Amino acid sequence: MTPTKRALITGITGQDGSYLAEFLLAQGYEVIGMIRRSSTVNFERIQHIQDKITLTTGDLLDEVSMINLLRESRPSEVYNLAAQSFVQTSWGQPVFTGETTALGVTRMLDAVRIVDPDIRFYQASSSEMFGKVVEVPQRETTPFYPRSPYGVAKVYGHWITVNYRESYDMHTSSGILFNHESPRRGLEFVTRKITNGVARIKLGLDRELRLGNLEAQRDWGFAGDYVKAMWMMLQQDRPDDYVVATGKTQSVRHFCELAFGHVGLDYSKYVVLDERFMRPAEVDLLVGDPTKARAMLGWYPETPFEQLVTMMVDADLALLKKQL
Ligand code: NAP
Ligand code: F7E
Repeated sequence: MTPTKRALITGITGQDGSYLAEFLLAQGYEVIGMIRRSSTVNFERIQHIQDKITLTTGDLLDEVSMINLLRESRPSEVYNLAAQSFVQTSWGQPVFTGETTALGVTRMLDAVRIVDPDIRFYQASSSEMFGKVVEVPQRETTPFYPRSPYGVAKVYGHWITVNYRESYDMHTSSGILFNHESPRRGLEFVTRKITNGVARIKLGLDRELRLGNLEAQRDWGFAGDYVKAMWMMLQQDRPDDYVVATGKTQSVRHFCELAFGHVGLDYSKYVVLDERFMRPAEVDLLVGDPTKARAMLGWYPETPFEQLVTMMVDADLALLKKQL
């Protein structure tokens, strides 16, 4: 009988962490989730699998906690998904974002190096590293030009992952993931803000939805599809970096059109432009080229954009109706 594989996920309470935990459980893994101490419990996304996983405390800001956690849990794979992940917040808290999203990666990598350098490591890199894009579509070889403290921090996290691979011959891979969404997306991100807003307006709870730049274009996929690519990277003989994207781009305006349209409403009657949601420096256009992921990993996105939008609107309607 093959021994059970054990994986540690940082950021397990987040959108991706919850989908990855489900996926790894389905593959027969023993899943350990690192959670940080907080005064209230925030297990909404993992409640349904809580009895199947082990949760243990640690923090990206505290290397000792991660060394101890690795010593105790002895995983063969580490998925580093934890981060301060909201771009807008990174202007208000640039140093904290750097501590968590940039230096936090070094702390985790170093903990792995100290405890067991044979552990395979996945880093959650981001299309925000491409920022003011110098090439369309963006590939693994496209130069980075980040446009926010978050993007800058992710570039650091990306390169330190490459550096530990080259310095210590460790199996460290980065997934350069383009935006991926789901009904579990945080309410502050634009897709969920829109689908939640649509549901609230449809149910008579709100009369308008205040948004920032409607012309920004993103390559949006479904989070449930993207976590599979993370796992696939760690199953390769050699570590590497991969763009994970759909290869198609859509504007925020088009997302609004589809989401409102799904419940029979015209977005232009409800969406109000609000300066507060404009960014000091915007990423205007992102569209990834996932050719390498398809060729090397056999990964491809399974959920079409329209299905993603309607899935999110329907989920928000159902959630709100339950609460009414
Ligand atoms: P998310 O929902 O914001 O989840 C972030 C997770 O990180 C949460 O579990 C959070 O814990 C945890 N965390 C934050 N600071 C921490 C700290 N100091 N110590 C330990 N844990 C900490 O993010 P996501 O959308 O799932 O994204 C997962 C990762 O992929 C992030 O690194 C993100 O930057 C990156 N990424 C995301 C996308 C995307 O489109 N979703 C695209 C590219 C890259 P709490 O629950 O306690 O706050
Ligand atoms: O913004 C515009 C905004 O906050 C998308 C994170 O997961 O993906 C995410 O970062 C676009 C931007 O995501 C509002 O200006 C308009 O152009 O949903 P978002 P993001 O900044 O792309 C990347 C890949 C990550 O790595 C990040 O962790 O939408 N926009 N009006 C708005 N955005 C927000 N949040 N709110 C608005 O009202």
